[in-house]
Parts: sequence; structure tokens; C-alpha cells
Amino acid sequence: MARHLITSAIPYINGIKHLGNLIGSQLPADLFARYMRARGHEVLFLCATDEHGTPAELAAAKAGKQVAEYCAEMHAVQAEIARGFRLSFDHFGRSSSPQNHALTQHFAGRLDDAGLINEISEKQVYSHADGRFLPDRYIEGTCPNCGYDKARGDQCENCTKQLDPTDLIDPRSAVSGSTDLEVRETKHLYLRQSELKDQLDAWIDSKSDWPVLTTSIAKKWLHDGDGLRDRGITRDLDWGIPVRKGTEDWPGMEGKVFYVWFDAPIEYIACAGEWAAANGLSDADWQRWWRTDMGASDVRYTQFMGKDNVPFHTLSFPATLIGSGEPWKMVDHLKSFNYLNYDGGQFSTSQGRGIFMDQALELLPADYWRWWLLSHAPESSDAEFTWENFQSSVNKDLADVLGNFISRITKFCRSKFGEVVPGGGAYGPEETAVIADVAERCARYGALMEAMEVRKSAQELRAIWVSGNEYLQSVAPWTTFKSDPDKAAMQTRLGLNLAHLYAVLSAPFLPDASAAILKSLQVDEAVWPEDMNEFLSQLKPDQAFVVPEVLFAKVTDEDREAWQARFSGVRQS
Ligand code: B3M
Ligand code: ZN
Repeated sequence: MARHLITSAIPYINGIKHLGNLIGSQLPADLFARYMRARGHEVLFLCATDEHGTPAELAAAKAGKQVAEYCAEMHAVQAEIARGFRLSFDHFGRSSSPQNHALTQHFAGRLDDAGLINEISEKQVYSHADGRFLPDRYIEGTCPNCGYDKARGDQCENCTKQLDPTDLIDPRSAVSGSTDLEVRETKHLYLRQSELKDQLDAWIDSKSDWPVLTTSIAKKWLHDGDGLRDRGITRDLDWGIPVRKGTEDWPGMEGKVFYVWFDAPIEYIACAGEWAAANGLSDADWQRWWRTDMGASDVRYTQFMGKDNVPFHTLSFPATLIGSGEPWKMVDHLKSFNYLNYDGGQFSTSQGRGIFMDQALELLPADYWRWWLLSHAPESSDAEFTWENFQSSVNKDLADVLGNFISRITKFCRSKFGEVVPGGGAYGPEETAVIADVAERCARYGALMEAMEVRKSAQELRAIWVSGNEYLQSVAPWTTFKSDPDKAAMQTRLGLNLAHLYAVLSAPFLPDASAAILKSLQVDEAVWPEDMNEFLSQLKPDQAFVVPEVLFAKVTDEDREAWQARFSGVRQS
């Protein structure tokens, strides 16, 4: 038994995530966590909401709420939707937690002690009316390039020109509208990441099993971009983790908070602390996952994220951990994803384009989405969601193959033998062949799941379902029954055992369907097959079962057209 620490990139708090976000980190992380648990490993699977930064402040202001109140509400909303998608987090934490405050301040203090922090003076716009410094995007004015009167201090949305706040004509505060602004000196902390370049380089080189997408992005930022230039880790915002040096004040940093990308990855660690606190466990209990001096050296740590998050996880966060000089567990495997596009364009939160997680669950239960998303995961390249593809995938894979197999075998059995596993008969060559085939495929499926080859795993699982269908089709117990009822009984018994196999193997992808099949077969505990012959003889003659409800309804052409129309525009709320 191994120990697996698994984290998904933590979604921003502002608003409900779309299906592109879901398949980019949380869902594949869940697949992996469920698989590892099914194989008997000890798993700690963590995720949280990313609650700091300007977007959180802006979204709260737009909703007319205090930021803390807004974040608490949105956290509850996101947690509920995560449950709806059956994301099996051991804990869904919050980057605003007391644990993350303490740890973030702790890391900053350690980095400063190690000489890795510089204080740098900068010029920034101060608003008298608001009593605060304004981040660039909080300043509005007229674009010097096109005359658009709602240009932001970082960029003009109208002509896309990149701007400095001082370029704007008639600048005003986006918070209060006040024009009483002044350019002032302000100090910020910079993390001297460049000092850690060689250590980071060596660390990345030691990760020979990382996917190319991950290492190429990391190396690009390390060597040719300016990705490793010293990075500002503080901001002049109200909402966030106050800048402190451990538990002490940091002179000159009063009223400032840490930059969201500094504290967000630290939440992976803090979240384990939140998990321990929520479950009445001790510090040692979470530290055995995170501190190599506390037992974490035998932990295998895997992170899941979209490709845009890779630099933060291969450079910035490791720089924080290495720079602290403390024995923190570093990531072993980093699985990153390309983008999922929506019907000829991009999913977009800001534009409300695409399908959002709450809306998806209003249309269909989680398993339908899980299956489509995972079997089309944007691994080697970007992928695209289209309603035609969704319809055909649901109907062909789930309804016609898996659903049809389960319904056919259980209903046939009921009609001829009643709702009990029938006895009699002995295996012939067809049975030996199908058992050998599913055994071989099952081994391949396990290896693909282990390697986090999400799409290929889905294909192999589907092939295992197909194998049973073909067996049933070729031996045709409904025909055999007329001439040799004992033989038909044996074929049916194997069919029911295959249904059991499908429930167990499909569980990481389709947790609800899997539970429904197990329940109808009256199997209490799902145990992963080790020996296929043995596994497929677990349902014994005379054991009772009940025919399950229809597992998967087909998506009709009318559904598809209606949904396509409903999601063609932008989300209004
Ligand atoms: N919240 C960005 C994102 O959701 C950011 C990830 C943080 S991971 C520590 O894509
Ligand atoms: Zn402009």
C-alpha cells in the first residue's frame, strides 16, 4: 500500500466554474484519487477555493457584498456543486483560512531570514477618497489611443492597447469614481527567485517522468523568458493575508497583503491542516503528508492543473518551498492539461460563454458529464465540446454499450430464472476467451490509470464493456435457453459477474452508475479484481439481485437542439 497526496489547482472564488475548468484539474484529479483508493492505497485528496486578489474584491463589489461574506457564500456554492459532480475531496478548504494565514506568513519570514526577499520602492496611484493604493485595473479613464472613456489602468478593452495608469486621460478610481488621485511611493516585497535558479533547474532535471507539456513550459520560463525574474509578492489591497514576518509585524508593510499567487499554492499545505482540524486530528496527522521529517518521504505527491498554471507550480511554489530551507514535500508528478473549447470558441467566465457547472447538473446527472469530459480530456492538444459529440458519446458509450449490457443481462435473467443468479453448466471456450480478454484489458486499464492517461483509460474501459456485449451477443443465452437451459444459466451467471466487474472498474469514471449496479447486485463492498477468474465467480448461484432502473437515458435530438440554443449566447446571471 502506497500513500498518495493529490491536489487539484484551487479554483478562484469569483463565480461558478465552467466545464473547461472542471476537466482542467478537479475532475481528472478526482478520477486519479478514486482509482488509487480503489486499489487500496491511502489517499489524501485536497482542493480549496482561491479567495484572494483583485478578482475576488471586484466580484464582491459587483455583488454588493463584503468580500469576506461574498467568499463564504461562494465557497458554499462551489462546495455544493463539487458534491454534485461527486468530486471526492477529503477536504475542500479555503485559502482565506487561519491555517493559510499562519503558513503564508511563516514562509515569508523564512524566505526573509534566508536573504531571499528584497524591499523595493515603486510608484503607485493612491486614492484619497478611498484611502488606499489602487491596483492598475482599479483605475479608469480615457484611452489616449482610441478615446474610449472606460479604459482600465492596465489595458484598454476597446482597442486592446496595454497601458500604464499614468497614460490615462482624466483618471478616476474604479472603486469610488473619485478623481482625487496622487502618484505616491510605496514599498513592496520581492522574492529573489533568480537566486534559486540552479536548484530549480536541478530539481526539474530530476523529474524525468514528467510529461513534455510540463517540463517544456517549466524550462522555457526558467531559461529564456523572464519567468524567473524577482517577483513582487505583496499588494496594496484590503483583502488578503496581511504581510507579517512569521508572527511579527513587518515594518513598512502595514496595510499590505500578500499577492494571491504567493498564498494560493501554500493553501495546498494549509488545506491539509484544515482537514486535520475538521476531523479532530493532530498536527502530526497532516504533517505526515507534507513534511519529509514527519513521514512524508514515502508519499507520492501528484498535482493536477491547466497548462497556464504550470509556471507557478514548477517555479514559484517550489522556490518558496526550497527557499524556506525546511523539509517540505515537493511535487513528484505534475499532470497538466490543455484547454477545452466550446462549440467553435472558448469557454469564458468573464463573457459567460459555454456551460457552467451548476447549469450542467440541471440538465443531466454527474456521470454523463464526467464520462464525456474525461473521455475527451484535453491531454495532448486542446479539445472541443460540441453538442453533437456529447450526444453521440453519451448515447453510444453509456446507453448503448454499458447501460444496454446491464439492462439486457439482468432483465433476461429475471425473465427465465427470476431475480437470482442461476446455477448449473460449465465454462466452454467462449467463456475462457472472454475472461482472458477482459483480464488482459483490465491490466492495461490499470496501467493507464496509474499513468494518468485519462483518455486512453476511458477507451480501454469502454473496450472492456464492449467485450462483454460481444460475448453476450455471440453466445446468445436467449437462444441457448431453448436447447440447453443449463448452459444458458452458466452464460447468464457469467454475464451477471461481468456486470459486477463493470461496476467496480467504472467507479472512478461513473461513481453513481457504479453504485447503482452494485446495489442492484447486492454487493456491499467493491473490491478491485486481482485474479479475473476468481473475481468473475463471486456472484454465486441462488444469490438474489434486482433489475436496476435504466442507468442512462439517451440524449434525444430535441434535447440536443434545445440545449444548443440555450447555451449559444452568454450567461446572464
Ligand atoms: N486559482 C487559477 C485557476 O483557477 C488559480 C489556481 C491556483 S492553484 C494554486 O486556474
Ligand atoms: Zn483604447
